[in-house]
Amino acid sequence: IMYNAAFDLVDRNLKNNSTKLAFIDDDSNISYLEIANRVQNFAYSLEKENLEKGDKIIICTTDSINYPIVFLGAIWAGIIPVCINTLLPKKDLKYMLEDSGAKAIICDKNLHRIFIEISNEIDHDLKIFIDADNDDGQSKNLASMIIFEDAKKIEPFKTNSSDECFWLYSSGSTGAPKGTIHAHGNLLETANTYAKNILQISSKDICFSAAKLFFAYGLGNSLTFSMSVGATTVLTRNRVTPSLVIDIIKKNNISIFFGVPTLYAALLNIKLNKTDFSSLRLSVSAGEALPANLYKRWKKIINTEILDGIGSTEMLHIFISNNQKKVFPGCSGYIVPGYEAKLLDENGKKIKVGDIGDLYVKGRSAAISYWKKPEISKKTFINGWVKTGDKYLIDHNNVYTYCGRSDDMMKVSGQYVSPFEVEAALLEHDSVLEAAVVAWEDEDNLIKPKAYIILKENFIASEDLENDLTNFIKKTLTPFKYPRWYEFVKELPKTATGKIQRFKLRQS
Ligand code: 3UK
Repeated sequence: IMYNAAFDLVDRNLKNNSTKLAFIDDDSNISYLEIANRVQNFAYSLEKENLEKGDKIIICTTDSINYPIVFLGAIWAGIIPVCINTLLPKKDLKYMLEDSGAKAIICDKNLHRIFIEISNEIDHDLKIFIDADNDDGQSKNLASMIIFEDAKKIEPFKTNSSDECFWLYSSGSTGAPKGTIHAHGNLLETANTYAKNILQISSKDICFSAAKLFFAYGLGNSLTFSMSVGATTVLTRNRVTPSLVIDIIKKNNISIFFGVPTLYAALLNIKLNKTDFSSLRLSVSAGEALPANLYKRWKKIINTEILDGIGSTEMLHIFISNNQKKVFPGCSGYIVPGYEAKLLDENGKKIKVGDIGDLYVKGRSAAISYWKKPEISKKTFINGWVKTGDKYLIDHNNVYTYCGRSDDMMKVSGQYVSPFEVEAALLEHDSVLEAAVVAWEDEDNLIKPKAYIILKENFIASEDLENDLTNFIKKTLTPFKYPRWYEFVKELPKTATGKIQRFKLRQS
């Protein structure tokens, strides 16, 4: 039977909910009826641009009411949106353009110049649309593609729930980011499992997510979940700081707040007034494990639960989580109804209760595969199971406890960092002869990168040099990947064959 995810999310709100506010952003707000109009207008505009069914369109914009419109409008038209991080360095943006073969891109105003540069460097033609109200030289503006005097009525492209729908990019410890292909049915599956059973979301909820829409976490939090039940979502283009969180919660009576552990730690570092949070019924944490201490301090001051749950780009959203009846501080909780999980040893045998094993999950929101990466796909998507790359243990009550990654990746502020990528970037700096980057716990027990560095002759360790290295990394890589600590050393521990022994540098 035919199933188009964009049509489903739009249409389910037209009967009883059409006048309700769907999204509120920095400048304006929009009803479910107007969403339906603009989604179809944008689908119409894409057809007029001669994009073909199955073509990819990159979305590289910050959160505003335009985001759900272009994401759903593309899907409505049978065009595949590829959602990417707006803070990526140019080389990553270029890689994703070439890897996906995207025919078009929607970007923020401040990224326009960089995408024009890239489009001049790559082989295929690229249409650039800017997320603005006016044209900017050679590129068309989004407003003209979304807002029409007479709304268009467009048939949704006829797809099945297992057909390719949209992509996200996921990064690994080595190699390039992986285009992660999701199907039409996957979106609503995350709402029908996690949002329904764990959040018990309803049309009365007003949601705010610190994670942006281009992350799988943000896409569920700010688009799928609220639209699945006709709730309201608050979006902002701004970087989410503790003070912005408080302003947004107070101003909009947020009922569900979605954060990452680093943000809860930052919030708990300032003086919080319980009354500022009186509209909150639930807080959620994901991206990396939430230390028990942060959970307890938040609960004491704010008096709401933080539900920690583990999700992934490959599974699209959270599949193991604490719930509102029972929270296990410092643990990920139970498997979310609708998912299955198993822990295996390195030989593929089930491990005993209390032993640490590799986590595999199964569920109907799992990605189809990675794009053009058959070898890595084969190691991740195995007979309907997804290998997450995490070490876990369970107790006799089937409560899951996170025990670290099985690869070299770290999660920093909820996002992947490859130590090798940071090392390679440090080596590009004039002063660095050798570098080793390891995971280091800060005062809140959250992981951040630490760099051990051997300087070239004539360079002397100093605070100025550290700042210089930090600024250099922030320019070379996605900014949050910079080392929070530096240690300048004369040598690095190595094996006989010259490989750096990072485990010897890690915190004991
Ligand atoms: C780690 C966690 C312990 C874990 C994500 C919610 O983070 C998300 O997706 P990514 O692809 O990373 C996946 C990896 O991150 N992780 C995430 N949450 C937790 N580890 N406790 C947690 N609560 O290593 C996992 O394999 O960036 C989170 C929803 C959707 C997501 N994509």
